[in-house]
Amino acid sequence: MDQSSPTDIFAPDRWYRAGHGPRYTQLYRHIAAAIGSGALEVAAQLPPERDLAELAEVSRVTVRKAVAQLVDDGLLDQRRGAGTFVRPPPPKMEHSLSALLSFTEYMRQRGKTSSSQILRRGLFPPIPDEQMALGLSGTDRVARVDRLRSADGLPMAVEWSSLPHDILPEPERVETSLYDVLRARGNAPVRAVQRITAVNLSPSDAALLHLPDGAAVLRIDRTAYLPSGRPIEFTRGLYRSDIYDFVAELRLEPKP
Ligand code: 16G
Repeated sequence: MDQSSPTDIFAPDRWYRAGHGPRYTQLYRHIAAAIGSGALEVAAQLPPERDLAELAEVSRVTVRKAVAQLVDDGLLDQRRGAGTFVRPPPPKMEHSLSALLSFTEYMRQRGKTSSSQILRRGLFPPIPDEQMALGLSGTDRVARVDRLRSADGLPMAVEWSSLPHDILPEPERVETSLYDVLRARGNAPVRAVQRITAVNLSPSDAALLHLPDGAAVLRIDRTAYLPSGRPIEFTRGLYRSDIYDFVAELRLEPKP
């Protein structure tokens, strides 16, 4: 453990901008970004709290809050008596593109507990994209559930889900798992089509996912269908690309 972190990266001109939120949040995001980019290497030791406060020209309380958040997020490891170190990144999870799994099931398979923070839930008039995806008319209503999804408390994804009103008449019933609610009503999808794109995070989504502004994430649009072929879910999700790894199984088509 001979790597110490470079100290100039904590200088205030490297991370602080007036009017861009509390100091501890900005410091927290700066350190998270430095870990993500490798500027702070795995196993590097952070300067002690007092030194870090001096380098960053902030109070020790500010340093403590930023570091506590990074420890909570699993980016730093605080060892009593030894110091604070950059943790190795979590192993990427393989996500098969061919199994139709819910977020909750996917995390459970990996021994993780999923949770949802509800950002918005309710019934709304559908916008044209929702009408197209779900085959609704302008007079129908659409159930929307917007959630921040976490695994073992670590934010992993933001999901905006839209479903026809008759499929999810009471969106407020969705607590952790949307598919559990659909299953209970006999409306679970059996097939889905996904479109995957790489995008950069807006400041508000970055704040939700505890990532730096502009960080690259995967955007996945899923349209899911009932056995009858009726589309019943359109979900747009932003997924941390450092955690998700999508694997597609390909087969050689038998020659006719
Ligand atoms: C997954 C689905 C999402 C679905 C959610 C339901 C992808 C890319 N998306 O995150 O479309 O709404 O699972 O999970 O896999 P839940 O039952 O845990 O709410």
